[in-house]
Amino acid sequence: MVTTARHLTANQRKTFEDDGHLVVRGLFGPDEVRLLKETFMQMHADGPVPGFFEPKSADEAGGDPLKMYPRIMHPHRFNDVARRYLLDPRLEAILTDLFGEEPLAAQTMLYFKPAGARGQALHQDNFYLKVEPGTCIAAWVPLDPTDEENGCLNVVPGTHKMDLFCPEEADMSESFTRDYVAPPPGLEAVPVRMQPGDVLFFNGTLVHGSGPNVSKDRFRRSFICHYIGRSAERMSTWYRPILTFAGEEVTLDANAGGGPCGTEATGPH
Ligand SMILES: O=C(O)CCC(=O)C(=O)O
Repeated sequence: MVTTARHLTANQRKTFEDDGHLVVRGLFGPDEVRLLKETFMQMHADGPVPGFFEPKSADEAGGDPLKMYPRIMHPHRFNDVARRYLLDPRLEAILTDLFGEEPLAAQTMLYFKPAGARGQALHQDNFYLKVEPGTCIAAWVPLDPTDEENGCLNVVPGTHKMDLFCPEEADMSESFTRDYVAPPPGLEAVPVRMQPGDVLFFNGTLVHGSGPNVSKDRFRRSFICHYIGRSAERMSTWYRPILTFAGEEVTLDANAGGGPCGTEATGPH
């Protein structure tokens, strides 16, 4: 297994600056992807972790696949594999290049996104993390091949150089979260098709989201990590504690508001 940390080339850094996102192909190997998949499927089989993961039975779910397979919040807080991958030295090297300083780890999530699941409407991560000064960066790791059919991530290049937008109401038949940021005039969402083990890095101001999984039987699992730069002074308290890559806890001043990335709607839809 290759675990050597590599820094980005000048071209890769320029792509991230110009487009607000960068795909690094094959950063994680097949055995590592398998371990992540097995870890999260076992977590699902083991059942609820109160406050972090509360799946419903088929009867209780009322036909909503996302109630049976909700996203897992902060799995690194109670699972060693998730924590190890959040703090992987290969991610650290790349994030150091992208931030231009020491990165700190703020969050993990696991999306199962089974067949029939709604997607997540276009939004900006820093609307929720509220990192200041600066912004956050996501490392989005697909555990299955992703494309338009199973709801790959879509990004709106150009928005990473803009401010945070005030969200509108999302179409809840397509999205499990209720905020929606329309692409500004002249810009459009483009799909990012990926293979398991690729990593998509994207800027916290970049508008992004995903469509529903309209496949018959394909999962679209993704392990998602969020990071901030060491010079950040304030952020939403929902992400405490922040970690250095050596695993030490760091506490930043609180920024009012914020919360889980993408506000989930309650009630039937
Ligand atoms: O994986 C998805 O479908 C959406 C994830 C996302 O938008 C996020 O992590 O902010």
